[in-house]
Amino acid sequence: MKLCRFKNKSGQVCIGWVTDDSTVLDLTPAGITQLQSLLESDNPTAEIDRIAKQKLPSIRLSEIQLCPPVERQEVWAAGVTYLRSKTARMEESNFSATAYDRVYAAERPELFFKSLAEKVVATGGPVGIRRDATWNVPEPELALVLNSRGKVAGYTIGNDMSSRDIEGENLLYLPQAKIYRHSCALGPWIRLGATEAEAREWKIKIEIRRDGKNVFTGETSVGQIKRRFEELAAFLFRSQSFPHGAVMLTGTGVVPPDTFTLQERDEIGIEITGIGWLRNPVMLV
Ligand code: DO4
Ligand code: MG
Repeated sequence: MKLCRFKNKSGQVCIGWVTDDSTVLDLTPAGITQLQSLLESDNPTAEIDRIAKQKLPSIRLSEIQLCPPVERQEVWAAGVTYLRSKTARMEESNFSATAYDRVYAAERPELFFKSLAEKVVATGGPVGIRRDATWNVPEPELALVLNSRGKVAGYTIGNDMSSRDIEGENLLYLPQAKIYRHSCALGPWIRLGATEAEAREWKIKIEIRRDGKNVFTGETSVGQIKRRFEELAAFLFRSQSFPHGAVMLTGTGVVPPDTFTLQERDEIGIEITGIGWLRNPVMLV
């Protein structure tokens, strides 16, 4: 089951159930005005099934504007959760290579703040590359949608846009490499009702197009994430509370070759089988 936020014709943000590839059922007339109430429920899919027994407006997906599937949640990210990510960071780093090696093996994961909800870019919106960076990449990641109790309520697709030259120069520059305007995209919607074992079967694919031509394609599998979702969520919630829930990106396992950097107007498409596609053009920020 897939849940989205979208803008209707009068600009009001609504909550929808994406029932198939082309149709959205508007749950707003049934009193569902926020995702949070559903994400906090012990059984959101049963609740939506019950709500959808009412007669509700059905809208064509092609006629709506999707909004980011976050409301008031902070967005956090885990890093170096795939072997591929560890190797790439060690190669790019000037003098902090052992930090990546150590965190990959350590009990405590690398977790960092990524974005406020209001700054998240939806599918279709532009993601940013920094003007003062020379080596910019997308990071296609599975995102866990956690409720206020730290339970995985659903999944979405995340792009943890990153400046590798800034991070590589000095690990202490990580927030500047990772947190800037339009550096976090989430979408297109939230997939509910999948267990971790099911999600671990999903594939993550990325394709980057420039002037209509493919310039990079990569693929990995969610199953290659080293840490369990519960383990990542438990660390995030240690000595911390998230009354509105949180979204956590789970790390990247696809790294373009070192000669590759994004350019303005590139088109990024990220697919996670089991969820859908997140598509964003690139702009300079
Ligand atoms: O340590 C740097 C960030 C790692 C990251 O974002 C990732 O592995 O996805
Ligand atoms: Mg990342």
